[in-house]
Amino acid sequence: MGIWHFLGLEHSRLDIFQDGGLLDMKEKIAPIVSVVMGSDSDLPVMGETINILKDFAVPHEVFLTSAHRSPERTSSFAKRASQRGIKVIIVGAGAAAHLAGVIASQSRLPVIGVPIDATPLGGMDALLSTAQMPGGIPVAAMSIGKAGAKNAALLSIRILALEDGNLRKKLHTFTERMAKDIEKKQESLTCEKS
Ligand code: RP5
Repeated sequence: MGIWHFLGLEHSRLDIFQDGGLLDMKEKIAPIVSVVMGSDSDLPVMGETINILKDFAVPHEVFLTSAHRSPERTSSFAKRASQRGIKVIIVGAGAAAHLAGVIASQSRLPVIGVPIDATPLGGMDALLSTAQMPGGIPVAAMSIGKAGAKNAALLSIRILALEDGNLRKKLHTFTERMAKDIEKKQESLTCEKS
């Protein structure tokens, strides 16, 4: 039983790059969002991204590469992503998190960065590395950790929804459900008091 199963991702449509090639895990659906991670240790956080993409039925892939440990693999991925049909790249990385910026520098696709809490600095290192890009190469920096991972997926879906009415409807339903949940929680608070 691998980490994918542990995370409840075994039914995800995941294309995982291995040795530079795509390994098709389930039925072949061309991915349009790429979820990139600097290490497999980022998966418990980036699982939040993957779960949201699954919920919205957005075809996606998961790709492991490191700006520092595998710079050529990173470069090759970034340069080929657009021609493979990827529309948005989400990047989770911790520590001196250069991965999102390096990918953004070699691709014209929108890049969303998720800072991971991976060091004694609690993710502040990754947050600043992700957010403080020099002018000219944008990375959309999310908040540190699981909330950022979730929002990265939702931001990618908002981008895709600009040209996808079905995704717009799903976003609307998702947002309405959150509002209703707050009302339900209010009701249960009121019931508990009386
Ligand atoms: C970063 O270094 C990764 O994104 C990860 O968050 C962090 C630690 O990586 P491991 O040492 O756990 O592989 O590049």
